[in-house]
Amino acid sequence: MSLQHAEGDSPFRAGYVALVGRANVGKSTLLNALLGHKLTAVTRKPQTTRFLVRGILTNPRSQMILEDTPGILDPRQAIDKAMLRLAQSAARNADVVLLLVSPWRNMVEQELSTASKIPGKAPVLVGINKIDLVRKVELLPLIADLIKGTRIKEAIPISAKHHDGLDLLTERIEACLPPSSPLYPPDQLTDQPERFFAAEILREQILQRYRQEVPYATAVQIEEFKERSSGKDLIRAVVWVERESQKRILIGKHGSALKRLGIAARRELELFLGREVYLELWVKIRPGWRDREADLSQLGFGRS
Ligand SMILES: Nc1nc2c(ncn2[C@@H]2O[C@H](COP(=O)(O)OP(=O)(O)OP(=O)(O)O)[C@@H](O)[C@H]2O)c(=O)[nH]1
Ligand SMILES: [Mg+2]
Repeated sequence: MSLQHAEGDSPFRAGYVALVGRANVGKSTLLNALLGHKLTAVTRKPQTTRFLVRGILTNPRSQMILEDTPGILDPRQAIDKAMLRLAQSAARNADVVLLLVSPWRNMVEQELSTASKIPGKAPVLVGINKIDLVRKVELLPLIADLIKGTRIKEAIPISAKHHDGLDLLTERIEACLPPSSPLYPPDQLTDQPERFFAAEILREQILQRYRQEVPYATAVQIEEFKERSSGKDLIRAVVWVERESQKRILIGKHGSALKRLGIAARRELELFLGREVYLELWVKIRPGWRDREADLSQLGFGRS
């Protein structure tokens, strides 16, 4: 397989694809589906993604560097502003922006308002996701509404969850990328460190296991990640919360909730890393961290 020249006369293409859209529309599900690998956290809850997650997808015609971003929402606290800045900078630096939207026509005004806030000059493609939840005939008027008088080049119906429409979507994204040799080796899946994914895997488990405000008041920091040639790897993580009451909920009666969290997270970590892991969890309090720039930057917000 030559990566320098694709089949036929068309040149190999490579570039950055920013995946943006409102919270919960399925951006992370789509990244994982395109990669064929579970790289980024998916839950039923909005605001699952807090950082940029980069997945690299190479085929004989192209290399797409897909950037999953936090869902766009009204910024209230410093953390929301930091997440919005991340999504915007990904869009600004991208070769093509893929805006994911929901398939319901009554949401179209909201989706168009999101589209109008996308910064930069890159072409915008729309993926209408979750089409498994609507009737096909409802999509035509929605497509017409979306592409009317906006920056949107094209709207492609897909279901990220059921891997429907992804070939056409990939083809359309590729057509927007510049001719270029690959930017990464073809077998590389991401350029972010295992340490970053370890924190994300732990946070995904917290989102799945705790309710209401608790997961949102939580930040995960990996204090130590030691690969050991003999024995299991050591991962020591601090789970930050904002208040004593949240700490009590995380830990549970006689530590039972934290123990269950640790067991589930270790299992997921081992699947991801392909190695055995010894996981140590500490719950600590950092009052109001979500609204303090200094805490946010210490916890990795603002880096990508
Ligand atoms: N029925 C259906 N559900 C989907 C589809 N794609 C994603 N979902 C579900 O939608 C929910 C949100 O998915 P995510 O991928 O976490 O959404 P997101 O846009 O990354 O959300 P944030 O990170 O919070 O901005 C999950 O429960 C997914 O299983 C789809 O094509 N069909
Ligand atoms: Mg997400």
